[in-house]
This record gives sequence, C-alpha cells and structure tokens, in this order.
Amino acid sequence: MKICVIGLGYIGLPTAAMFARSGLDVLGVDCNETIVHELNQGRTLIEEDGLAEWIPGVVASGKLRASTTPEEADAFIITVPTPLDVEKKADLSFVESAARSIAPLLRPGNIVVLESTSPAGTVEERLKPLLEQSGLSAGTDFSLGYSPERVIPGNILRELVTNDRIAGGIDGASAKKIAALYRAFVQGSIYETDVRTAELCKLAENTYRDVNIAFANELAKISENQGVDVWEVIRLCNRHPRVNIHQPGPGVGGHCIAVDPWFIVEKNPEDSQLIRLSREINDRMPLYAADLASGILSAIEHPAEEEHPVGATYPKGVGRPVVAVLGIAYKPDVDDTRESPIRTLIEELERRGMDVRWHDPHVKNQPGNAPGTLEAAEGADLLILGVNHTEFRQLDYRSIARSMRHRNLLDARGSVDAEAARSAGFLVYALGRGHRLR
Ligand code: SAJ
Repeated sequence: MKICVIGLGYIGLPTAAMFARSGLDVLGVDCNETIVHELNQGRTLIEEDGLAEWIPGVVASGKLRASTTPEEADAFIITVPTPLDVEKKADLSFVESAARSIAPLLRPGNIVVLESTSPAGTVEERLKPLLEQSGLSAGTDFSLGYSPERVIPGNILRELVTNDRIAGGIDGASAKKIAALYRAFVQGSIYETDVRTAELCKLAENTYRDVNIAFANELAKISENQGVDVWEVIRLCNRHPRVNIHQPGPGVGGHCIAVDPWFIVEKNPEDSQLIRLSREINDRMPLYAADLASGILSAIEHPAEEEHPVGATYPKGVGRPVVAVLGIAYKPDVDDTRESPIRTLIEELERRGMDVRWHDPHVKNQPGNAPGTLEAAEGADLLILGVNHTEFRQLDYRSIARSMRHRNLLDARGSVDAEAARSAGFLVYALGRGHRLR
C-alpha cells in the first residue's frame, strides 16, 4: 500500500514516519524544498523526542521518500497548516491547494483523509467539491473523511500509537476504510463516526482546555485579590474526585489551543460567548504578567545609579529596568515558539521601556538568545521564569543572584523552588500568589 502525506510539519512528518515504520510505502510532500532535501538525506528540522533517531532508518530502508509534488497513491493524508487570518477565521488555502494537487491523481478506490484542524463542515463544503473535479464521486468512487490527531508535542511518537482516535467519514464505508488505514500503527481504540462530528470533536477538545485554563487564570487573579496562593488552591481542589482545574500562567500559546476555539466562534458567533471570553482572558494574560513585572520593579526601594531620561515612563525605583526572561517556547521542553505568550510578554515589557534579555535552551537560531541563564541575568533587576523547561527546575540561584543588580524573581509558572531562591537573597513573587502588585 502506498500513502502520500501532504505537509511535513510537526504532525505530518511523525505520521509519515509512523506509516513507513509500519511497512507502508510513504511519500512525504512539502512545498519547502529544504525540508524535502533534508528528509531525503535522513535528517529532520523538527525537534521532537525520538524523531531524529527514527528518520535515518525509514529513509535508508526506502519506505519514506520526500518530494515537492504528490504522486498517485492508495491513500492521501492532508496535514497542512490551517492558520487564523486577520479576522480570526480559518485560512483554508493550504487545504484547498492540497486538494487541487490530489484531484488529478485520484483513482477509484482511493482514500483521502484530512487531519488539519478545521471548522466543522470543511471536508464536505471545501474539500469534497475540489476532489470531485477529478470526475470521481466521494463515497461512491473514493473514500473521504476526517481523522484528527490528538498528540501532544514532546510526546508525539508515543501518543500517535497509544491514543484513541476518531475516524469520521462522509459515509459509513469511508469511516471504516479510514479506521482500517490508521490501524497500521494505532494501538488505541479507533471510533468511527460521521465527518462533521469528527471535525467538531477536535475543536471541542482543545476548546475545553482553553476554557479550563481561562478559569484557572481568572482564579489566579481572584487568589491575588484574596491573598491566597492559587497553586495551592488548585492542588487541593484537584483532590476532589470530579475536579480537574488546569494551570494558570502567562497565557496560552502554540498553534492549537490558542487558535482552534476561534474556528467554533467563526461558525457560531451568537452561541459561543463563553468560548470567546475564555480566549480573550487567556490572550490578556501576557499583559497581566507585564503588570506584575511593572509592580515588582516599582517596589524597588533603592534606585539604580542611572538617571531617568526626560519623558521616560519607566516604573519608579530603577532607571531603565533590566529584565531577564527564562524561556520563550510556547510550553516546556519544546523548541516551538509559535503563538508564544512569552514573546508577547517580552514585547510588552519593551514597549514599557524595559531592557529585556532572554535565554531559552531549546530555541535554536533565533536572534537575541543569550548563551545561558547567567548571561541573560547579568545586571538585571528582575528575573522572570516564563517557561518551566526541565533545565530551569534547579537553577543556581546563588550565582544568578550575584550577577543581578536587584534580586527579584517573578515565577509565572508556580514552579520555582522559592526557598532556594529566597536563601540566595531573592524576593520571590509568583503569578496567582496574593501579592497585590498591580
Ligand atoms: N497551558 C496552560 N495551562 C495548562 C495547560 C497548558 O497555561 O494547564 C498552556 C501551555 O503553557 C501552552 C498552551 O497552554 O502555552 C498549550 O499547551 P498544551 O500542552 O495544553 O497543548 P498543545 O497546544 O501543545 O497541544 C494541544 C493538545 N490538546 C489537548 O490537550 C486537548 C494536543 O493533544 C492536541 O493534539 C494539540 O493541541 C493539537 O494539535 O490540536
């Protein structure tokens, strides 16, 4: 059996590699020539646990090849981006161009599966008409449907195999064929359903998480007002057998949770008020974290030597405040900075006149990355833990403290060892921990 996977990103490449390892002949297609060239040499540009070890083997065995153009195959899997446009609506142009490239290659008996997260109705309204320009009829001549991935970046290769999966078909026979296709490597259950249900499930799963995180973020602000520690509140609430409150933080990043709820709002503007509000609450969190940072800097009692330039609006207390931020990836232990709330936080601090340095051990080839934590913290008035990467779990607070101008620490993730930091001389603040700094 031959499979053509269109789009070799964070999902497409691991999926292609998984099918190839299961013994199928896979052609990976991407418009980016560098990705195609590198893959054909057995290399990947994506940092994902285990992937770099797998790729050389499947490429050397000839089971996985890459090209910039698709070829005839038994099954086509579309894993291209579906970004938000400026009106917060899904940009389906990549899905549509994938469909246009498949149509001339379609043969009776083929299977076409969309995996890209899309508004409910996309397969029937946007994909099907383009594929049927081949002269073949979906359902009658070829199978068509939607089967969303549910993998978590950082654990993709394991979760592709073990997670349960949904196979949505435009008819029952399509759902069955799609389920059988993924059986090649999925060990979890595969649930067959109709295509629109599958599309909405994907959106609902990520929206559930977004709304829950918005609740946690609201609880963080409430805890600050009430002089309690939100991290303790959530830890204790979650001992209830039916409560699972997510974690607050400086915002929601990545290409899924911060985006997918808008695909529901787009189609249901009147009936998605909680979803829209949650999105707005989470989008505001980087600014909230910036307010906390400004509050801490304003509380510094001994002004630095520098004079305030005329007209500057820095917080009182220091001259031009220097802030060191640890982590800019969108979440722990990944190199991905898409929609990272920490980037927004840094931009906001800079807009407020602060001199911001940052370090992220996972993020490669991005200008501005200080060589290490100590270098980023040199001369800083405030250290912010932005992302709780494993590397930041045990920081050398004594050395960091020695290199800073003022020893302030803002923990935006509730994961700093406050005792260790305090004994090195830090004043430790945390988002959601009753300081009333705003
Ligand atoms: N975050 C919080 N609080 C939390 C959990 C996460 O603030 O309690 C933030 C993270 O810091 C990050 C963002 O949310 O900035 C998203 O991170 P994530 O780990 O929750 O999710 P993603 O975007 O990496 O992956 C999600 C997953 N969906 C769900 O867990 C329902 C994954 O299973 C999906 O496959 C993926 O979206 C996707 O591709 O849609």
